[in-house]
Parts: sequence; C-alpha cells; structure tokens
Amino acid sequence: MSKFDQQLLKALRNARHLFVLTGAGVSAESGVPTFRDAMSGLWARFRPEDLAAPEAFAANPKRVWEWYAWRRRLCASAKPNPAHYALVEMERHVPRFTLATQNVDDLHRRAGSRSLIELHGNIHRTICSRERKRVEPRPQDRDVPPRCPNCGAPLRPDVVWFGEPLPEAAQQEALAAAADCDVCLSIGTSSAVYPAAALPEIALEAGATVVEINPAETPLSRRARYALRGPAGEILPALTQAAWPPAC
Ligand code: BV8
Repeated sequence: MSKFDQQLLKALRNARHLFVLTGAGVSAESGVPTFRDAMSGLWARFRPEDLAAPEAFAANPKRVWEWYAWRRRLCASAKPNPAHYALVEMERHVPRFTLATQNVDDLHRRAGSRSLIELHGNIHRTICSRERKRVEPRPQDRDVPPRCPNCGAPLRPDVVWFGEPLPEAAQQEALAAAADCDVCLSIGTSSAVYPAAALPEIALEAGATVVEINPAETPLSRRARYALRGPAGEILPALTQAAWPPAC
C-alpha cells in the first residue's frame, strides 16, 4: 500500500500536462543554501533584498559581486540530488512536462531536465550591467567586479534582482504552462516572491490539482490540494516510484 493518496497517484498517471515550479528547497540537499539560508556566515548581517537588487549593486558593486562569486563557487561544487533526478524521471512519464525554476544554480540542467524555464536567470552567466548582453570577463581582468570588454561598465550576474522584470519569454511560457496544466507541483519554495509565486495560484484557478512539497508551511499550503510535508530529496523519488512503478 503506497503512503501517497491513490487519487494523487491517479492524477499524476493521467496527467496530460504536468507543470512544476521549484525554489531553493529543491537544492537544499545538494548543499546549496536556500535563498534565506544564503544569508549565513559572513553574509548573515545582510537580507537577500539587501544584495539581490540593482540599488545594492549601484551602491556597492564589489560587495554584491563577491556575494555572487561566493554563491557561484557553492553552486559549481554542488551536485544534483535525488529530487532533481526524480524530476528528470517524471519528465519521461508524462506527455507534456514543464519545469519552471526560481533557482539560479543550474542544477536542474546538470541533472538532465530538458523542458526548463529559468525564471530568475543563471548564476554562471555574466552580463554587462549597461548593455545587458552576455559577456565573459577577460582572464587578465583583476577588477572586482570585472569590466565589460566592449564598454568598460561593471559586469554583473545574469540573474533577476528584486525590482527587475523577469525575462518576458520565460514569464509568458511559465504563465501559459501554469494555466494549461492538469497537475502542478510546487516544490521547495517559500511561495513569497512574485510573480513566480502566482504560478501555482494560476494553476489552481484553472482547475489543476496543486501539490506542495515542502517540510514547512507556506502561504500556498492551505490552498493546495495536497501538502506533502518533508524533504524533496525523499518525497519526489518515492512519489515517482509510487506513480510509475518500475516495470518488474
Ligand atoms: C518584479 C534571483 C516587476 C537572484 C530572486 C507582486 C507582483 C509582482 C512583484 C511583486 C509583487 N509583490 C512584491 C513584488 C516585488 C518582488 C517580490 O516579490 N518581493 C517579495 C519579497 C514580496 N518581486 C520582484 O521584485 C520581481 N520582479 O516583480 O518586477 C517589474 C515589472 C516590470 C518592470 C519592472 C519591474 C523579481 C523577483 C526575483 C528576485 N530574484 N532570485 C538570486 O538568486 O540571487 S528571488 C529568490 O528568492 C528566489 O529566486 C526565489 O524566487 C525567492 C524565494 O526563494 P525560495 O526559492 O522560495 O527560497 P527560500 O529560501 O525563500 O525558501 C526555501 C523553501 O524551501 C522554504 O519554504 C523551505 O521550507 C523549503 N525547503 C528547505 N529545505 C527543503 C525545502 N523544500 C523541500 N525540500 C527540502 N529539503
């Protein structure tokens, strides 16, 4: 007998379109601090909004660049965990699968997820802070932050900061998927930051079965059809195995 509700397993098996939204919690078991935890150690005296914002970069580009360099090294040395791989497995079992992530750590792509929407960018990409085009620092550039080889402006991480719009195409694609899906999984996110946090709400309004996977309560919990309490690295593999048992 599976520990999961039979109606939930049936909804997954019959899903025409499965939409998944992930947040930092899905990478927690890879050792990447969640967005809130990232403010530990030497960064403990800052709030995320203090650093992940254009005003913070304008006021102190060196400090913001160094925070991202620290996080980039953490992400590069991290490995995808069973939660990431379970989502790759799920993608194989449903006719249409859309994964939208708020994470900038690149772990879904490294795990092998194919249909991937990076709502908030990617920490391993760098752009010119003036031209907003992708560019790599020159190896000999010792400035912190390094300078754009084309125009000399400071480089910045290719991520969406507070107060900045999400990439239009990514936002539109995620909105359309949320409105079209039959089942929506909201995994490892505090459901506090918009417009990403609106996606499971849009799925709910459109009649989808919304499932939250998170050890803690969030503003979505009481609206979700199922709230699976626990770490994604344990729940997702078990849920995938229960919904699509390996052929014996
Ligand atoms: C914008 C990238 C408009 C950078 C990030 C209403 C509508 C629209 C906007 C707003 C609105 N109200 C307010 C706003 C403004 C703002 C906002 O939402 N503010 C909040 C604080 C209220 N939104 C914005 O500014 C957005 N932009 O709206 O622009 C616009 C339009 C046109 C023109 C100009 C402007 C941009 C927001 C994006 C900011 N960038 N990240 C970077 O990474 O450095 S946000 C960042 O924090 C994440 O990406 C994520 O989105 C957010 C929250 O992080 P989570 O992923 O949820 O992680 P968190 O740590 O919070 O929680 C972890 C969860 O995991 C917890 O629940 C925990 O229990 C759980 N967990 C822990 N372990 C596990 C686990 N779960 C499972 N398994 C485990 N093992």
